[in-house]
Amino acid sequence: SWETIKKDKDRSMLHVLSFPYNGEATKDDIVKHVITPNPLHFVRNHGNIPIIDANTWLLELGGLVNQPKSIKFDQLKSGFPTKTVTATLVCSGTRRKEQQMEALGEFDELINAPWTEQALGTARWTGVTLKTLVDYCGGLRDEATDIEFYGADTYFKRNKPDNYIVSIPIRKMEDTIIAFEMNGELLTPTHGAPVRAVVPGYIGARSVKWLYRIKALPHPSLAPVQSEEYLYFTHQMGKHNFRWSDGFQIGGMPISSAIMSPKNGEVVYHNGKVKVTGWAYTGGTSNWVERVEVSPNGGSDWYPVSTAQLSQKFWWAWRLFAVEVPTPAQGYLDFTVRAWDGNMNTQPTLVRDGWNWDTHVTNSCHHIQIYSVN
Ligand code: MTE
Ligand code: MO
Repeated sequence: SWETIKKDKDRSMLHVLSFPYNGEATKDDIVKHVITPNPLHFVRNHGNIPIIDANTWLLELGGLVNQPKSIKFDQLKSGFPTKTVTATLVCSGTRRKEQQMEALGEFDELINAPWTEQALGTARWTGVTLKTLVDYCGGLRDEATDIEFYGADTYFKRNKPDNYIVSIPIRKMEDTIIAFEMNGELLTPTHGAPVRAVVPGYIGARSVKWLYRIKALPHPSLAPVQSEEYLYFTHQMGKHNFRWSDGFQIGGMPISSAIMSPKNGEVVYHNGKVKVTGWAYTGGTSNWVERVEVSPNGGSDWYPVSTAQLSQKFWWAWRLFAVEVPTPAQGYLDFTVRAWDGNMNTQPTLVRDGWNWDTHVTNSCHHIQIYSVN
């Protein structure tokens, strides 16, 4: 409800969809903090925000574990070794607006939340690793390949009410935190209180909020969020000719970056150099950004951002940057950015390179146009 959102979120948050509540911070706020303050952390909801009493909440651990268990909140909080991880959550819809703009004129209707570049945030998440909880259940049975998370919210899929249910492969058990704190405070209802999963490196969709059940399976979840959302389709596939089985399930988030200032359309007065700020993130394969480059002329010249101009490395988190870039004297200029990770992955040049009809993981080089006045 709006009472919960008023309490949990800063008034400056931009509303991407008003119901269910989905919001992103402003560009200025995103680059102010390497650890995003909780009231400014983006929110992605598919349905209502459940208000759950931690005293009656129970976490069920079942499926293909050797000894199914259930755990109370106090036991989760104080019965196991805890771990704190600094991790960036990124919605696979971040920067979707660019794919939507690319599709205008070709498609009759745009689908999914029109996020700009701020559907991400970084927090110190504290909880118990999924591996620890599975060990507490005597480990997995041999057939187990995936672990399913159940969230207590209700949303409608094919006009039927359902819970939010997705899974992750068992190889992510050690990285995954079953979290009850965000930046040293108990989770707020908006971010999944009392307990949520945090799966570092993966798309945000796998980090289930309002978690009440963990279930080991011999295959990925068959729930619609897993099998009919968050799929990546080939360029040739459109919303009129796809089959769900043609898409693959999106796991790790690819390398991406975006310019937060200057802003698109701005007139920028300068003395030969323009200060450019933004974020860079890599999830899936190599877990921090090694280099960022900015171009003031659409990608003809690239200026590296020195290490001193990049924020501290955290294994699962973004790096923010601020750099002064030599800038041509006068006229319309196209600024763009690209990041590199430790496996020498970088970003595709064009939005079209990563085009997929369900408009997930837009990670081509981000562009802004300014009018330069020297
Ligand atoms: N968990 C539940 N139960 N319901 C949801 O709608 N949205 C997912 C994920 N976990 C969601 C959920 C998506 S798509 C994202 S990107 C992240 O939560 C966002 O987490 P945040 O709202 O804490 O930023
Ligand atoms: Mo998401």
